[in-house]
Amino acid sequence: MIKLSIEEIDNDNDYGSSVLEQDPEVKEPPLYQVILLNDDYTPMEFVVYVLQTVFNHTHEQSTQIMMAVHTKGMGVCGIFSKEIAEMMSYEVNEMAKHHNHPLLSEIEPLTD
Ligand code: TYC
Repeated sequence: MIKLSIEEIDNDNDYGSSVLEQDPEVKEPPLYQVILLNDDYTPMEFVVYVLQTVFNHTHEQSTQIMMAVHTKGMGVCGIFSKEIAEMMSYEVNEMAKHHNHPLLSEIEPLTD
């Protein structure tokens, strides 16, 4: 059996290295907005239902977002990582298709 001194064991790793191989600034992953688009046909109650179901917004929040989209043409229903935003938007669009409503959402990178 080969015995190693503490120094020999310590020299076996990089923990004490003073050379940084990576930029020390840790970058946060980019965020994406899920945007809901207005249309002339989707019933308001269905939009409210989707906002409650997919985004977990309250009935009151959902009504506010729906009315903002209805009057302004589009609106933000949530901000997430790219993967989650894609899933949320897909879910909205699938629910709309399933119920034969033209309701559409899309994602857009959040720039600050
Ligand atoms: N404009 C629709 C109506 O008058 C309601 C609506 C709101 C549709 C928001 C889509 O994302 C939307 N029935």
